[in-house]
Amino acid sequence: MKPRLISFKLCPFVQKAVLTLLKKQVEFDIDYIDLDNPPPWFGELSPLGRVPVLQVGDEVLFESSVIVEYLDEVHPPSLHPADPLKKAQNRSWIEFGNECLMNGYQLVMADDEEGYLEQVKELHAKLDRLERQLGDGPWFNGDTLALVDLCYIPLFQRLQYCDEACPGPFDDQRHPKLHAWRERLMQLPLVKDSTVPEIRDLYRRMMQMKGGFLGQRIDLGEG
Ligand SMILES: N[C@@H](CCC(=O)N[C@@H](CS)C(=O)NCC(=O)O)C(=O)O
Repeated sequence: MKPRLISFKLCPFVQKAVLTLLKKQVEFDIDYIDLDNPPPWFGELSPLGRVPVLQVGDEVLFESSVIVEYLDEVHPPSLHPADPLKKAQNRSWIEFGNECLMNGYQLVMADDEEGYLEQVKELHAKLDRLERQLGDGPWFNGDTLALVDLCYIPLFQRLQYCDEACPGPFDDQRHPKLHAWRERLMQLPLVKDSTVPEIRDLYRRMMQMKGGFLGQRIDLGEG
């Protein structure tokens, strides 16, 4: 039986699960819900009221990191390094990526330039640490693409949309390794299929709807 992923089109946490499923070539069903107006069954299904939720037969999994770990375990070969310490470190940096996603969201929510620059500063402090963690590449652990790499794609994609609205989130001089890693990741063919095709449009609309500093810089006619 195919697993069923409950999703929201803009959700970066869902995208982590989709990327894992695609990388492992696992067939799955995906149902999109409107988080502002969720169907009645969703409250019953999702203990925290959040997506992603993965239904496997009659069982339900929630929390994106738990879901990707489960998928990694049941669909070998594993996308984690074999060494337990390295594996645990990779998991730590996946959690770090989740925190960066929250910083990314705060960029969108900042009301004015001052608030926005404050958020960019906080994000950069995190990206400084990530930069220090990266080696010579091409991937996070070196030669082999891992789960931790895939888990950063949703962050970089969303930061790209923010950076297009107002350059700032990406500072390639300050974070050269991160820049090279990001470029490589975003060129992976599976990125395109890991969201709905209209993701950029949807994200820009969402930014505009929030009406913050970034949203005011979006011209939807601009393409
Ligand atoms: N820690 C969670 C975060 C998931 C999350 O925040 N999902 C958002 C959508 S992107 C959500 O469902 N928000 C609805 C809510 O919090 O009520 C995970 O990693 O799965």
